[in-house]
Amino acid sequence: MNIVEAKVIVTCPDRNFVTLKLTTDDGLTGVGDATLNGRELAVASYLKDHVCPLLIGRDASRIEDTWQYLHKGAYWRRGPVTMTAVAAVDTALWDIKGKAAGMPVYQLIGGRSRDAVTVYGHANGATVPEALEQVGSLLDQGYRAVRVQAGVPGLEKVYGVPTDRAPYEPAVAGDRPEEATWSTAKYLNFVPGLFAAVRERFGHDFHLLHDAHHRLTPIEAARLGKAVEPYGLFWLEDPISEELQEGFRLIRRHTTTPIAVGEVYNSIWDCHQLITEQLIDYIRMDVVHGGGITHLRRVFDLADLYHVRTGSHGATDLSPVCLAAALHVDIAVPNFGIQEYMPHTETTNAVFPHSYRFADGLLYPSEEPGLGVDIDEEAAAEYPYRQAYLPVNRLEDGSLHDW
Ligand code: KDG
Ligand code: MG
Repeated sequence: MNIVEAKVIVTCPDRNFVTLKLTTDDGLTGVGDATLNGRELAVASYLKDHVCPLLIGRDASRIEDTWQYLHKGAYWRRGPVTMTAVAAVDTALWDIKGKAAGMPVYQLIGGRSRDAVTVYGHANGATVPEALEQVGSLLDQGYRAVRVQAGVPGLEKVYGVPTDRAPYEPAVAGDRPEEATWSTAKYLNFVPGLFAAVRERFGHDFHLLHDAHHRLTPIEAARLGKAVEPYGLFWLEDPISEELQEGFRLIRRHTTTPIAVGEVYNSIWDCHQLITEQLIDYIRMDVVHGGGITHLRRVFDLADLYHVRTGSHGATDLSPVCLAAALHVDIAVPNFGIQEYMPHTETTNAVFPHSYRFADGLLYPSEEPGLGVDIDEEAAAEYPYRQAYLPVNRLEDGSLHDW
């Protein structure tokens, strides 16, 4: 079962995606997501110029050895570009192994630990009434968990809030990133009232989540965590920038609001201290940016030892290939917490035919051999790459701030 072809496909069906497709000499194919939002072509080049040539002739069944070969063998390890490329290879190899075994991938990594995957949906309102309307609509659709974001009075553009009621997509097409203005004071004065309004209207019988998107200092995050304790958040996500792991100690000293972190992490070495010191409650690493199924399971196993549960990132910039793979991991690991779910557009779904399905607040992984997702190359070719960037954030005095 040797690899005979490794193809990198870049397409933009409403947003950019990079996909690796491997083919073996016995005609099996496997796909892996390689999308890094706003830096897509760097991963495409890393794969095309440096990884694909090494894959030709390799035994596709040697998943662990290939992971180690691309990790240790590169000398330059880790980082988002490298780990996303390695993830794509790893995911495609698991897809092939599942097809060779005639089993869905989750069966190869321990089988089901649960019947279905609980997901959280997104309520993003420009105003509090608009956010409340969206919470109501998600609860009506059967969601058991809802992340709530809303526009902050006095700030024009805020993370998670679309300007036109369309589904939120932060990457904006163009040759420069959009700029937004941020005020932590305005946000901190506003956001506890948002959760109060949600709980007052809809009660406590569903999980309420929120993403602070890396913008606070540890003491500001501690203040927020403490202030929102009465609203029983399932988690407060990314309260501070993620580089300084010991920064989370200060938050922990002050609040029992659960903390979720990790969507920008790429390896176990980015989060081992957060896990072993029990500074977080949910680890949000995902298949595509976390080194693939092989490495993500290693992270999740470490987390399990320390009572940290999983909560994988699942925004629309993670392609249906990544979501399909995530669901196999989610259904199998013992310490699953929740999965983020932001449905892709119809155009995206048409390019990535898949058989996972949503019902009543839950996602069900595919029962087909492999991952149960593919890329329609002809359809993909109709949507050429468009340059797009994630926004840049500045404080009101013009200083650059975390976005
Ligand atoms: O590409 C960046 C997005 O994936 C990120 O901003 C989304 O924070 C995010 C989330 O929690 O989904
Ligand atoms: Mg986030």
